[in-house]
Amino acid sequence: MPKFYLTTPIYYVNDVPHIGHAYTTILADVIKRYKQLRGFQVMFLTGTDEHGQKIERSASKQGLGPKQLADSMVKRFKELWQTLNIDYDQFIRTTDEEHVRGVQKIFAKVREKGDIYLGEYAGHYCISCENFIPDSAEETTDGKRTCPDCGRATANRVKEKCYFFRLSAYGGKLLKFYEENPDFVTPRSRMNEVVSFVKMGLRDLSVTRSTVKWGVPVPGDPQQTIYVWFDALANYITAIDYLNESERFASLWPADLHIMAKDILKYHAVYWPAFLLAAGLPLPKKELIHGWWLKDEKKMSKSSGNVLDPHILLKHFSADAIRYFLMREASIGADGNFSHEGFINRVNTDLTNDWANLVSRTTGMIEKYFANSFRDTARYTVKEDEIRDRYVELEKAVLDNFDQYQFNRGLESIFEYVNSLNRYIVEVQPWNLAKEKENEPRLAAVLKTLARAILSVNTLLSPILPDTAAKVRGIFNAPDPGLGWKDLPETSAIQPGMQLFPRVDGKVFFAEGDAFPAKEGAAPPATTPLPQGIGAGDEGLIEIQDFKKVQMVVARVLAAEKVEKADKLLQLKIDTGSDTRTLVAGIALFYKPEDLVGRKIIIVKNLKPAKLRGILSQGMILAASDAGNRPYIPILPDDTPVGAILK
Ligand code: ME8
Repeated sequence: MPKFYLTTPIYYVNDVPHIGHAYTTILADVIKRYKQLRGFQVMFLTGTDEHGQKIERSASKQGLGPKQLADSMVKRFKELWQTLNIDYDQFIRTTDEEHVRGVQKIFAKVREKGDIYLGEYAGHYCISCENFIPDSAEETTDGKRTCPDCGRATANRVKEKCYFFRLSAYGGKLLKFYEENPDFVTPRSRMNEVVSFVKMGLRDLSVTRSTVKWGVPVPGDPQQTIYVWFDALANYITAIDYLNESERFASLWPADLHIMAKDILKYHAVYWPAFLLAAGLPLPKKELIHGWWLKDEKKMSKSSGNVLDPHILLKHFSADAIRYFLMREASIGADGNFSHEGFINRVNTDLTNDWANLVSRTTGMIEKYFANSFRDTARYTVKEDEIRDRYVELEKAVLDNFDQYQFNRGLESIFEYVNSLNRYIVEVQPWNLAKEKENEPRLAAVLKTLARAILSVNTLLSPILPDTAAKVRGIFNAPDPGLGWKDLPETSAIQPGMQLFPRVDGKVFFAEGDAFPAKEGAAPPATTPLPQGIGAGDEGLIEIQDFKKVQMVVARVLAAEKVEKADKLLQLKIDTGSDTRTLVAGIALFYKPEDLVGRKIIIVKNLKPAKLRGILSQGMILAASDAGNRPYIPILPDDTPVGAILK
């Protein structure tokens, strides 16, 4: 089995994890599961970065020792990773003995080679980024310098004896490496940034501190500690036994993929390869650089106080829902703005309405019409062949997207296919087939095809939705988790009745209002709790006058058509008894235009008109809606008078 060694950054322990950390780690987990699906033996490493001034300061502010703070934060990281279903293989801490000795080993090796030498550093230092600020950086009038990484002005000037790494000697070698490996950093735009940075010229880098106590001591000079970035980057090799350069190290190094956001690109794509070249070690194969999650156009970060705690989402949504949203909404190269509305819509629409609904309708019908197990006979038509053929094409395209870590694109195509399956149900109307005994083989073919399509799609979704995928396999009694158009044993017994993604009520979610506790400028919409039914107390009850405010009348559908480029919308022309008007309704996945033309339905006549996809909708069609938001439109008897009032 080919190996795949995959890493996330090791996170600082100055504070609890937020959605940015969760995103990178989920991305790594999705890649691990995907690579396993493709037959790789994966080693997934994550962990924590525990040394340096940033942690020292944070701990002392809280009256703790740095190790004590680190211990409590490690617990928080590990708990969150467990809740989010992160299947890492190893968790490294930079305070681990093995790591400390490994860092000393690589430091000594580079020093022996002559690429680490003693000198003196004088300049500014950004504690937040653990970054030496060059003298060329912008200077403010009060003598501060602006950190090129985070943009904060810092007054922290240091002058100390320290060791330098001869980075200036590696510019040419790095440029040659980038030229020979143009995909070393992906996406390409980030590779270009790295090349320009190196072309501007590299200066030697201070790699020890004499004024920082909380760090790895320099071998042979314990007055000095090793610079936290030299220490942290080495985790990728110390975790796999660089110390003993054992069989394990030989079989795993070089790493196949380092994942991170763009904030730490310079450290990984310039410093790290230079350290490795100096130590005579092979360079990692690839670095995947994603964008930032923003809030109000600003990077979410602990220091900006605009971070989202994943636990707030976990109160209402499953880990799979969070994993799905993050993978569906972020495109690797770009930043993403986090919005609660976007989150709730995406989850309710794709996972509840489209995916869970497809599974529950299909299994519900198999239960109802075939008592949960199929008979042998099935009469297929070209429609079913088409569903299979389109799946085969879909799988190819999705694997291609996933190979390039474009999970958002792959998911988009998967959900187009899921929607086409929902449309197929409406088109073939299994409930009508079920009326005639002679149609039974046709009905069996339809439901079997749906079951096979669901199981096949389920595999493609499994890296992103691992819990749900296991449930779906359980429902269909189909344990095979592999790729391809799935077979369904003739005797396969289905166990329906499981709600995969219960719909989350936006009102309840927003009413909490604590999602961004630091500064949620726009207050969430105020909501009144809905009555919980008879006996719920007086607050929820309404007067007859309130009811009378809503004018409900019988209308006849004169014409109906699909709204262009809106999968879910139908545009209806209706006669209300007093006028003819247009309505737009989100029912197209479940009703075809011809199902409704000539039918008598109920509408709310005095609803404020609203524009949907540029069409003015004057009123609202009444429909019942199930947990998956599937509409059921009450159709009145043909002789009901148009314009009759419901009261
Ligand atoms: O930089 N959007 O640790 P760190 C997307 N210890 N990803 C984000 C994010 C956001 N708003 N905020 C954080 C360090 N991340 C060093 C790393 S590695 C040898 C040492 C993610 O706790 C993203 O992966 O500041 C980013 O690169 C990382 O967390 C920074 O985590």
